[in-house]
Amino acid sequence: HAADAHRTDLMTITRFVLNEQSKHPESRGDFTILLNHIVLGCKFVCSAVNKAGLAKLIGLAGETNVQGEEQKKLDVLSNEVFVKALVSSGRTSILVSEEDEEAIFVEPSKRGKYCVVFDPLDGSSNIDCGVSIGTIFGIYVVKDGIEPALHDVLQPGKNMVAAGYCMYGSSCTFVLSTGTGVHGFTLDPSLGEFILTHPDIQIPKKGKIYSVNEGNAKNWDGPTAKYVEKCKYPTDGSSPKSLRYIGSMVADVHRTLLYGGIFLYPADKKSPNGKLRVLYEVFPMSFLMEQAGGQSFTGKERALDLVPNKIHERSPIFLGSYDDVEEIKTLYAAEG
Ligand code: AHM
Ligand code: MG
Repeated sequence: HAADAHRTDLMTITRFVLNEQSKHPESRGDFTILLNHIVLGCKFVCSAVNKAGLAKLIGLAGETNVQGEEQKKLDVLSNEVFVKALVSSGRTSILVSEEDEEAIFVEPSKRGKYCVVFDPLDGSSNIDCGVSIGTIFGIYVVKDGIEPALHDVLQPGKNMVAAGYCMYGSSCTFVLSTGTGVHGFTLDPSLGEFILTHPDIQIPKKGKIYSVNEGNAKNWDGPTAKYVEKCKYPTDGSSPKSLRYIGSMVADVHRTLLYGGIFLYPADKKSPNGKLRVLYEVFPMSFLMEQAGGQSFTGKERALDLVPNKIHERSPIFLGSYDDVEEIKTLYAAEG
């Protein structure tokens, strides 16, 4: 019975990745171990996010503990958990976190071949009102036999070996690509395991939704303004698109992956490089979009071709369904 198989043959994320890695004869399980530590971080954050409202109710938040320290903010707490989990995996050399000004170089005795760039808890403006937030990460490999250095993480996004995110929403969803498609897993809280629920996610070729902070419209450049105008007042006889904007990149991108459409955080006069960070926001999401059959564009080039100069660099971003991103590319090309 197929239905029985569903209930008894559980494809956990670990099993899935072990299967994938067994196709590479050189693989020694290092990636699986690394991923397990990322997953552990995500489970911790998921549980902390779910308890956050409750902590307020029972008076934990804002209180000081015995050492007189203030209760740690959720994003700071999440960062600490990820950094410690990643270092203790023994599989990393460099970590770049949105929460830390400087890159973290792992001490030699704990080093491994991977570099992880991540935003431990993205969507900070949504934390206190219970709206979906998420963790975003990308993974590079250090050059063999050479002392790890900053250039190992200042690589174009196309050099990533894996990328993904975890969304803390109505359920906890982990979306991953290791370069062979995009796969989604949902946390079964009773098992504490992520189970494959969305194998081989393909983004629709064209979508009916656009997603942008329109409050910035007065400062947009010509092509962005023209594009959004066309979403609302199409000139080719098609129906106008719907607007959906959560203000959490993970949630906005997750919806875009599943339903299709376009998500944009463009440049504007006040922020000529947009808002989102290249290494741990733009690259991982662009990697996933391309792996799902969509596109990602900076306004100038394919996002994954961009070579970052600084670890916290920003870039404008337009990503989503192939045809929708193609349209914005045409508008920027016409601009010259
Ligand atoms: P954060 O790192 O401070 O949370 O900011 C990143 C978030 C993204 O999740 C989201 O796409 C964007 O900021 C929303 O920005 P805005 O509030 O300007 O629309
Ligand atoms: Mg962020």
